[in-house]
Amino acid sequence: MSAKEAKAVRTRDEITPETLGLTHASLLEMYYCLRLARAVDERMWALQRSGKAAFVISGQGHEGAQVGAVYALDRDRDWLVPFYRSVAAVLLKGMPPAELFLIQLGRATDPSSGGRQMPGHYGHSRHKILSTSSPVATQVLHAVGIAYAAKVRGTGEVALTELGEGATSEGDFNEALNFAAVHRLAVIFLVENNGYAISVPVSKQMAVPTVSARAAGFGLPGVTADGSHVLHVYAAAREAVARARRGEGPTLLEVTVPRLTAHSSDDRQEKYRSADDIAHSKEIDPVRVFTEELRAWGVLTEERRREIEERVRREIDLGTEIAEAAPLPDPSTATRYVYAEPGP
Ligand SMILES: Cc1ncc(C[n+]2csc(CCOP(=O)(O)OP(=O)(O)O)c2C)c(N)n1
Ligand SMILES: [Mg+2]
Repeated sequence: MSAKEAKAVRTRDEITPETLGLTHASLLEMYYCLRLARAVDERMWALQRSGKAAFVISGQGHEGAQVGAVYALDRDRDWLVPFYRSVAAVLLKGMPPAELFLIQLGRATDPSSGGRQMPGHYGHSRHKILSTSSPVATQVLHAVGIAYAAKVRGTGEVALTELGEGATSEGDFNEALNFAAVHRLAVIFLVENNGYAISVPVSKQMAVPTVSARAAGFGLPGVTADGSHVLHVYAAAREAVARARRGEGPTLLEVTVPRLTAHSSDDRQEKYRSADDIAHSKEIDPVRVFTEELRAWGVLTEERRREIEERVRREIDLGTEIAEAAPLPDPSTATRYVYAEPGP
């Protein structure tokens, strides 16, 4: 689909499986990934609340943004530079639930860091998922570096990076957008705007109404999509990927999403969010909205829904079992990857 056609689709507000050319199989794959991500996330909370995991930081509410965006990538060829809420994104990029639980439980076989990082720091070399740093927005510059390398090497790879709206206040974000726009790099900045940076509401974070408005100052396109509707995000992300692949440069893709949990297991959102605000988030939950949409389009029968539910349950139970049985890192290796190995 050309950029012109994609724009026409959006302005007519007719984003349907037909206009996007999506088959029932693709829609059900997206749905399965949404459900899997939600179930993995809920299990992470159960592991934390039962004292088995130290910490959880959740992707609940962000699944529509992530599935819509990652679905537009070539998942074998392109890069994902995630953040701590990227549960759905890393699953769709290829990590099985067991690996997310190995990270969550800090096991020796955690593919991201061998149990060194906090939970939520996703990375996987084979799946081209860059290892995550804790300071917010640093990953945005890393993604730009990957896109610059892809340009120099002429590989045609695209880098997608994720961050929150709060992280856009960091200098790193602004430097990254500027450099990427100047060099027309194949990078997509996916800003998942959930309205809060821990307890700081977006109105205290920025004086512009949308994150995407900032793109104009750097000379790249800025788009805002509704993260409650997976296909809205997919349509916008597909256009951004096509643009990047054609060598036309980066896109700032802001996706509005509900935050369905507290910032993390160390936070109580009832202290700073009203009951109405929290209730509204549940109404626009992308998993709920996509389920309703698929039913209305005649894609999701009750029988198929139950099959997917059961498959998801089996996979997360197996993943939890594998992770719980895995060994913890050997304490004598604690400084490995931090300092040079001591000599003989
Ligand atoms: C440079 C830096 N400052 C502060 C923090 C602590 N911190 C972690 S997450 C976060 C909020 C980020 O909010 P946002 O970017 O909106 O992402 P969200 O958590 O809402 O998805 C903060 C302040 C940090 N990790 N790094
Ligand atoms: Mg936020």
